[in-house]
Order: sequence, then structure tokens, then C-alpha cells
Amino acid sequence: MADDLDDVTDDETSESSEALIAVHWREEGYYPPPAKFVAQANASDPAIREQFTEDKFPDCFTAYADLLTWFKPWDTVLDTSNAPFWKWFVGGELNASYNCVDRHLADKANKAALIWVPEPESEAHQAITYRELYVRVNEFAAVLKELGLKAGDRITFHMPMIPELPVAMLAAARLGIIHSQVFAGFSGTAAGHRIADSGSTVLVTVDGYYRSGDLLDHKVKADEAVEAAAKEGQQVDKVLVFRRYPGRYSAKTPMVEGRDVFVDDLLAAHKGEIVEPVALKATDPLFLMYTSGTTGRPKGCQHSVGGYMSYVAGTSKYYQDIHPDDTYWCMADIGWITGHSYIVYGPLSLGTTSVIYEGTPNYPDPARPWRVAKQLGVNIFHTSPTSIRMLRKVGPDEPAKYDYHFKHMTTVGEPIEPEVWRWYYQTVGKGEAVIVDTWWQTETGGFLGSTLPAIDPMKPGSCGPMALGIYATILDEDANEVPAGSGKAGNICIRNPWPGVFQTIWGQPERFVSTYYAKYNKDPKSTDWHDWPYFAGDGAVQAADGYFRILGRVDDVINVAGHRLGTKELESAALTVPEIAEAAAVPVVDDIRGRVVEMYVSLKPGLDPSPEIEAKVRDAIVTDIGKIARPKNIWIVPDMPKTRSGKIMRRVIAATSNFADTGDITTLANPEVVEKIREQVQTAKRAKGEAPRELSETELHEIKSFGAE
Ligand code: 6R9
Repeated sequence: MADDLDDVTDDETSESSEALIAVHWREEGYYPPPAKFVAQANASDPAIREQFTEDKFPDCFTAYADLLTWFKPWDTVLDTSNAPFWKWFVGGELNASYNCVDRHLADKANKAALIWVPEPESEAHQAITYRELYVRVNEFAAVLKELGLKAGDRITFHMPMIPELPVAMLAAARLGIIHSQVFAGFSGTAAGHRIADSGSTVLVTVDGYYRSGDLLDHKVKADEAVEAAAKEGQQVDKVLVFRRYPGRYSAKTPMVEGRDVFVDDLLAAHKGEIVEPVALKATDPLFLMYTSGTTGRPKGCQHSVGGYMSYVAGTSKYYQDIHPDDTYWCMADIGWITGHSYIVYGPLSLGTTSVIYEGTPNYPDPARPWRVAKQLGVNIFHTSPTSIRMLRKVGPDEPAKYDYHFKHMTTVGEPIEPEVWRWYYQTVGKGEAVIVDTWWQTETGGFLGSTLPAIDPMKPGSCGPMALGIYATILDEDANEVPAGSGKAGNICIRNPWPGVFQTIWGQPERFVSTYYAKYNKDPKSTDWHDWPYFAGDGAVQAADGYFRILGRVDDVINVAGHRLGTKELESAALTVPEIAEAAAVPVVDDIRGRVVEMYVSLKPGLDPSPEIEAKVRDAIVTDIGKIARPKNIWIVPDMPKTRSGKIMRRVIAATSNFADTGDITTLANPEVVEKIREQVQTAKRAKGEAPRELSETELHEIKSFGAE
């Protein structure tokens, strides 16, 4: 990626032209949206597109901003004067918490805002009305205020899928405190890095939560997080601990005197307290969401109050087709951007009922989601290809046994195979539900590519056209446009700013520009948005019908079950093991999780490979990042294949792990090592029954060009 261009050698530049490959895939047939869906849809008139054509940009997006309640209207829709740090709705003032909670009290006070489904089926679900949400958000805001937190301060949450998480988010948002929620499955150390990067002095956590039938001790991770943050010079003064069962401590890890406090104890002093929502500038930050990139340091993507809220409200209305009377269930985790935008801020801003599920989809059996759907009357369902593949594998016939009816379903996070799409459509959706395959990113705040559900026909495997007001293009390495219907792939870019786009990388503005905008910008001084295409870091092809098909990352990021892991993060974790001299992470195609990680490591001189060293590497990765990053295999190899300039050729080992052709290796400094590694790895994999099925054209392309740029 652009921020690594300095050390690109000749070997790499010649390979990057591989981004421009011919992609042949079978053209899939179209599926029209069901008539019943069309009849009730928020957007059913194709004329809506005309309101968002390029000549109406940027004013077209006021239609999204108008879905919110503003304390003060904006003067300028889009200010480009400090390009590419776009400012939306300048002069406007609003509050996200007010928009998601207070404004619904007039007509929806007794309607459920959230329905929380605990993982144990013996525990009843809990409906939280908009009035109750109002009370809880205000009380927790009072706690935050008492701690001295104010607008512009940062606070880190390391919380699982319990209602206290959206309550805490909305309480922070009420005061303008910038929240940074770290996925609960990430390790304490990973949370600690993010605490340090954001400069948070308060960590909010919970004693325990259920995952696959176990009540996990989560508090232990807070201790690790505080320690990791301290190592980076960031002191955490307070750890606020919610209790999974109020009044009863569910963790084994002791509370730290003076630092750790139970939230239910603190709340007692603030019963019924009201904290007025702060009128924030539209351009003030709402939250940070960390994601992985090409370097080891995670990127804190900073999202704005006004632009972000407008964009998630607008896309929730037109693309999720949310009406206030719907029961909407997004099975993603709030620890990811999908949960922020499409469990919390989008749905609640529209006053709907949003379901939150604590546990794993297949607990205690793969029919759980369908029982929940039936019991709660869910009619909009949102999940990832990984979950769909898993439910299809372990319970292909379960949906038919349950009387639920979805009108709308979403898939997000990774490309979905047409076969898997068809099972989702026919079996989960019973042929009654429309599907949107939404392509977007942590950075983009909301959907970029998707069909308009009542207007555009669906095509399995393609996300469809770009969303309203998003003008995309596919560029080759020389910034030439790759035409639709050419069958060629390139880098997908968005030519224009949109309200949901992140404002910067927290504390790394240069990286923001170099990673996302420098690649195709020809005039760094320009304040004309036309000069700043947004480089998404995904490969894509556009068919003759205008539909986009996303092929996957073009950078060193591995998408495991829809979650981005940076190779550098994985490798630096492995390198914390004293025996390790070099480490390289590569993706391996996996039928359920899309991709999984395999690590290659070489040892310091004089050391011999051993299962203990392997275990140390595995533990280091789980400790530093979390279980999600646990490598499928760790290969201790005699040497890494390298270029003459000494760079590890990840594409060669990626090909080896995937039983693909290693391609041209004559330019390597040590070509002889390739055969040795192949013999070692593939023999061991065959013995474990891990030889993969034949790879598709696009999978092959990703593997063979992995780490090329
Ligand atoms: C929302 C989210 C972003 C990366 C993105 C792309 C992949 C997401 C996709 C998809 C194909 C889709 N991706 N949605 N690929 N089809 N519908 O997932 O954000 O975690 O930041 O990941 O995920 O590669 O660049 P994030």
C-alpha cells in the first residue's frame, strides 16, 4: 500500500501489475426482489437515483442529514478546504445519543429499543424500552461525568454483546466523550495497545459473559490491558466493571483496590439522574474504531457525529429498509464497525427494535438463530458469509423447521460464494426475503456497494451497483480506468467524499493521507474533491451491467471470518518469542471462515524446531491479538524464500500452504529453499487431511499475489 511505497523493490512493482488480471467467472442469473417486499419498501421508486446523481452532489446528502434532529442547522454541506480531511455539515450541531434515544420518547417510549438475548436458553430475553434506555443512558452518563470525563476525552470499552455496551456508547456520545470499543474476543494486550493509542484513562468492561456455553472470565483481560497500556506509557485510572449478574461477581480475578469499581455500585448514587445531551459540532468525533493495516500499529478510524450519523441513518432506511415497526436482528458483534453502524446508531436513530445476541450462532445447536427469529418475530436479519457457511454446514435443514419470516436479509464482511448465497436465499430466506450483499469498510462508516433492495435485481456473488451518491471507479496501477465488462480487475476507488467516511486516523494524519488518498492523487495541494479518489484497498471487477464484484484485499491484510488481521501484527506477535528469527503470516483458503492464518517462522542459529516453540508462537499470537488470530498451522522452516533485497516472498509461501503453483521463483535469492518448504509443509498437511479443494480463479489470484505490494 501507499504508505509502504518507500521500500518497494523492483520485484514487487513488477508483480503489482497482477492486480490487473483477467477474471473469468460464470455470469450468475438475476433474482428479482419479492413483490411483497417491494410493496412496503422505503425506497421503491427508481427515481430516487436521480436525486443522487453527480450533478446534485454534495447537496443530495442533506436528504440523509434531514432524517436526524439537529440542535442547529449546518451552513455548509461539504467543506473541502483541507483536502482530503473532508468536513460535512459544517456549522451544524447535534447529539447522537439524543437522536437514538430522547427524540423517540414522544411516540415510542414504551416500544422496545433493544431486545437482549442471553446465550443460555434458560435465561429469558430482556426487552429494553426507549424510556428504559433513556434512563439507563442518563444514569451511566452521570457516572462518566462524575469521573470527570468530558467532550473530546477518550474512553475504551472492552465489552461483549450485552445491553450495557450500547448503553455505555450512548452515554459517552451524550457527553461527546469519544468511545473506542474493542471487540471482546480480542486479548487484553490488544485492548491495551488501543487504550494507549487513544490515550484513554478509563476502561469499561464486564466481569464475565457467555460464549459457547461457558461463562468466561473477562475481567482478567482488563488487568492485562491496563498493564499493556502502562508499558506504552498510558495510565488507566479507573476500570469500570459491569456485572453480568448484578450484585454477584462472576469472575475469579480479584478487583484492584482503588482502580476497579463495580458499575452497579456507582449507579446507585445516580438513580433517575438526567444529563442533558451536549450540542456537538457535526465535525466533532463520535468514536474511534481500530482496524488493521500494513504496519503493526492499528489504525484508529475516527468517525464524526454529523456525517457518520447522517450516513448510517440514511443507509439504514434505504438499504436495511428499517421501519419503526420492524424487529431487526444483526448478528454481528458491536465490537466491529457493522455493529456500531447497523446494530446501534443506524437502527436506533430510526426508532426501531434492535436485537442483541450474546453468544455464538450455533449454541446450543445450529437452529438457535431460527428459534430466536421465531420467538421475537424478527423480520430483518443481518449476518456474515462465515456464519452462513457454518449454519449451512452444520444445520442445512434447520430453517425450514421454524416458522419465522424475513422480509430482508444482509450479508457483509467478505465475498459470498454464489452457492452459499443461494442457500441463504432459498433456505434461510425461504424465497421470501430480499438480500443485500453490502460491501464497505471500518473506514467508510456505512455501505458503499449494495443493491437498492426493492429496485435492483440481486446477483449472487456481486454486491451490485454503488450506493446512492457513491461514484466508484476501478483503476489500474497507472490510474487508467478499467472499463466495465472488460473482465479485468483493478483497485476499486470512490471518486467522491461521502458523509460516512472517516475523518482521519487517530494521531496519524499522514498515514491517513498516504494509505487512502496518495495513491491516485496528482496534486497534493488541490482542494477539489475530484483530485482525491479514495483507495479502498480491495480488488474488484465491474460487469457489463454495472454490478461490482469484490475480490478481496490487495494489501497485506488477511480477512478471517470477515475480520481484518494485519500480517505485520501477526508477525510481530510471533517475533516476541525469543527463539524466533523471522516470521511471515499468510492466508489459507478455508471453507467456513473464508481465510485462516498460517505462520511461517525461522529460528535463531543453533536452535532446533520443537512443538514447544510452535506452542509459544501460537500463545504469543493469542495473547497479543486474540483467539480469532490463532494460526491453523505454524511451520518452522529452515529459511524463508527471499528477494535479493532480503524481503520475504509471502506469495511463495502462501501458494505453498494452499497447494497452488508457486509461480516464477527464479528472481529469488534462495530459490532452492522453496522446494524444501513445499515438501515439508505439504507432506504434513496431507497427513492431517488438509489438502484444500481446487481453488477458484479469484482465490488463486489472491494467494498468488499475496503481499505483492
Ligand atoms: C464492514 C466490514 C472491510 C473489508 C473490505 C473487504 C471485505 C466487506 C464485503 C467484503 C466482499 C462484501 N468486505 N464486505 N468483501 N463483499 N460484501 O466488513 O468492515 O471489517 O473493515 O472489513 O472486508 O475486503 O475491504 P471491515
